[in-house]
Amino acid sequence: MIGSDVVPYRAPATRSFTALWMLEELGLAYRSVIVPMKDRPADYLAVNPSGMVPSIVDRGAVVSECPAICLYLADRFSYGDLAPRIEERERGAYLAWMVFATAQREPARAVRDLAVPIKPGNWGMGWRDLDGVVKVLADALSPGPFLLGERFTAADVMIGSTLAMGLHTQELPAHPVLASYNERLAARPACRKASAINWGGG
Ligand SMILES: N[C@@H](CCC(=O)N[C@@H](CS)C(=O)NCC(=O)O)C(=O)O
Repeated sequence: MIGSDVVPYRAPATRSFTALWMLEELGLAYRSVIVPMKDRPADYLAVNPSGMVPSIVDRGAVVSECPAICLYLADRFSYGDLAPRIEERERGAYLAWMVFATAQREPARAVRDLAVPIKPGNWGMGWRDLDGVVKVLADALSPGPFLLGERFTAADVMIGSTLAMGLHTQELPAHPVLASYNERLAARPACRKASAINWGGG
């Protein structure tokens, strides 16, 4: 474990999993602050005005939104490894996958759950329907094993963490490629540890 000043603000059984998994992949020591989800305290709203978790604070800098947290931590603590360098060709795909979960998958799922009719051709919305999103992901992971091929990156933490939640709650349609990617990721010690903390109260 490497000492760090990073403080994750989190709540059990939430998207805090993403931030915790990222911290575990980096091998950082941290002490998290639990945020009550019922009545968000004013001191947390000062950290993240949306009141949502997770957020992290590092040397006084606040970072919220899961993709930003993954990007920040990977650049700061694993640049060139979990984060491809700016001069690497893979950086572009890495950035695109990093935002894919919240830019495409989450809106697609929300629209489906709300049964919002999707106009033919889908013009005007910034995302595909859920089947389209699943296809894009499954194609990107064939042959895999990771989004960037042989290289595991922080984008796998971002996509993998939301995938794990989506498959667990069955919000996402079962797909063999996504299921085996999920199993591969779930076998990682960092993922297991974060999972135990987030869902098991560890
Ligand atoms: N876009 C945010 C979503 C964060 C989010 O939705 N967090 C949920 C917990 S999983 C939350 O804090 N919900 C409380 C609320 O809606 O007030 C991210 O990616 O970090």
